[in-house]
Amino acid sequence: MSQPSISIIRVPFGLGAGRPGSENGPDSIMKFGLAKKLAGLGYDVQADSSIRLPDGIRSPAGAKMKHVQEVLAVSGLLGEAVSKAVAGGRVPLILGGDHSIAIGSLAGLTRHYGKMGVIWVDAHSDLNTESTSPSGNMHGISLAVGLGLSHIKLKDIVEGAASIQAENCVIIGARDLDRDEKELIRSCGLTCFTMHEIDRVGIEKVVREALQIAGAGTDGVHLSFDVDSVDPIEAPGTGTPVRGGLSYREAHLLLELLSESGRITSADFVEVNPLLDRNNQTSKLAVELIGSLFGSRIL
Ligand code: 4U7
Ligand code: MN
Ligand code: MN
Ligand code: MN
Repeated sequence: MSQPSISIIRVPFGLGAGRPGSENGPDSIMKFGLAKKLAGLGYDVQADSSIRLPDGIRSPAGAKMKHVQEVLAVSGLLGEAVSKAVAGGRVPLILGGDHSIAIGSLAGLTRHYGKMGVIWVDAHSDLNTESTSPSGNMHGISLAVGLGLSHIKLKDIVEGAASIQAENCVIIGARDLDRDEKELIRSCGLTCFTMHEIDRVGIEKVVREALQIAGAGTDGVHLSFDVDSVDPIEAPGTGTPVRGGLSYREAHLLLELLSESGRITSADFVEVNPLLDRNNQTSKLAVELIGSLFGSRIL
């Protein structure tokens, strides 16, 4: 069978994060050769799509959650672009930007996938809501929005979209959870593999179990990969680094196993912040990691 074609969708948007810079992530990842890498793996790559915040959209100052209107505007445009890629038989590969853009990805995808699994690889769980967020930053609520736990609903972003189900949702790599997020994880039925669990049983077993949970009875599996899941020694260019993350090898193996499974139908790579990077290490790593998801292998 021929390789599927990939639609790279750039989302140069960083207002969902607490510090600037992630808006430069997509161009930086592209600059270090992503399209060439994927073409070299045999894919037909479409890379001309970029989602820009329309002029004139500005949230009122002083609200608890910051830049809600901007996030909603970008989510709507991204959702339509993602939906178009899926309708055209292409695999959407969404480059952030901060992690609030996953709201748009999920909105566009759930229009097509009636029962979609989600694998959320992140140091954080992004399960705050408007009421629990300690920071007011929208990148900390994106998974909660996907699950239908926020006032913001996917169906109001893209027509025909729907919430994802907690029982098909898995977090991998968590090590910085807020109190209310921990409570929610215990009560809502999603699976969270923390770094502690990865230490105990190994990344391979964790990924196999994650694929069972996200893949059982689902018609698609979305990977949302926050680069802060990787240890800051390897990925310093990110806005909310947390020590004790995935090693270089664990991150690659995780993506290789997802690739081998053949189950991943779309992916986000987010939170690369070139302004905070050292020698473009994190952008270059992102290119490599995306390569592993699409079949490239390190020895
Ligand atoms: B990211 C945080 F309070 N939980 O809500 C919050 F610790 O997309 C961090 O995973 C969120 O990088 C991090 O602001 C969001 C905080
Ligand atoms: Mn995140
Ligand atoms: Mn994170
Ligand atoms: Mn972050």
